[in-house]
Amino acid sequence: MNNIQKAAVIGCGFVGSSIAFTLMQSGIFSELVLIDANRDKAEGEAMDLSHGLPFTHPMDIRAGDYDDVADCALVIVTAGAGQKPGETRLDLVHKNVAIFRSIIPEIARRNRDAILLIVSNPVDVLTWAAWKLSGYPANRVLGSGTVLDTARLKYLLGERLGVDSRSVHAFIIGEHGDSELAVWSGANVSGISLDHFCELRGYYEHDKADEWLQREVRDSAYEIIRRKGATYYGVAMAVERIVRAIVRDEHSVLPVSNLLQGQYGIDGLCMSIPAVVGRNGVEDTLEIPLSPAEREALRDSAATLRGVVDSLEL
Ligand code: 6V0
Repeated sequence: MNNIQKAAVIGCGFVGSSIAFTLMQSGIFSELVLIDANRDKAEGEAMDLSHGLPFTHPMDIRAGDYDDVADCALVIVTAGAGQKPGETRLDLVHKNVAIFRSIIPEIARRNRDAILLIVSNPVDVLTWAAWKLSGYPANRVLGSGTVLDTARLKYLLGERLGVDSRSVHAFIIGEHGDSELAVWSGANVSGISLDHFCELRGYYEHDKADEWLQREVRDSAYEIIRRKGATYYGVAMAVERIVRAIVRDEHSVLPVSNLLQGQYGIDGLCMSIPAVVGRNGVEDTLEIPLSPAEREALRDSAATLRGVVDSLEL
């Protein structure tokens, strides 16, 4: 029987430790196990985080091994190499698939009922690999997908329009990577269509602005990596949001990466479209209306991923 208050984070580098820090402050779990190929790193992070416990909620944060995963409701995987300056997410595929071949069977052998939340890049390919390697049902294997990219879009739109980014409703879908796309056709600010809202705020050049925003979102990670070597705070907040939706059974609509089974004519690939996320992981995926150009861009994004997935022997 899994313990809904217990989770494991596998990979305790920049991303894993930032996720642990975020989860510790959210008070969602009473037990968090940190696992890393470098045991000292996991122990050091657990010690450092634990020293903050008197300022937050009581819980147990400790370094562990795969036996500790046996009763975890949620296993978050961030292990693997990150992008170096100039590298794309897809450049990481072979290194990180090899790492997943060693990690995922260790989890699946000990726990058949957990939810796997994949964060390592290329996240769509690795979510697919985790689904294959685990033998879990697809609804319980999801990736952070374009939740972060969507947050970047909301942030940029909020800044530009001078409104709370939480009032912006828009999605980035497709690959978490260079072929991702914004769904402009349904974007709105508190129910007012985006174009109309922009005009209310004095902006009229919609096509130019859309192109600029999409480029800014797509290139954000490259820009951050060029300046500080890695990205981790934004993704940690995105992961906390997904985790909260799962553990509290919120049925939140989030663009997580999940196996598509015919939606938009795409089959057998993991990528992001809006999904209802709750206690069972992905409860439903939503085939939201897309313009013809958006449909085509989504199919192109799928074709990019298809090429990579087909080259893997899993
Ligand atoms: P990092 O700081 O190098 O940490 C990686 C950690 O994984 C290290 O501590 C390693 O020791 C550990 N590790 C490696 N192999 C294993 C293994 N077999 N078992 C257990 N642990 C292992 O990298 P960082 O934390 O910056 O990035 C981790 C991954 O997250 C990378 O693939 C990034 O590309 C990816 N990101 C994903 C994002 C997303 O939106 N999905 C965002 C940012 C980064």
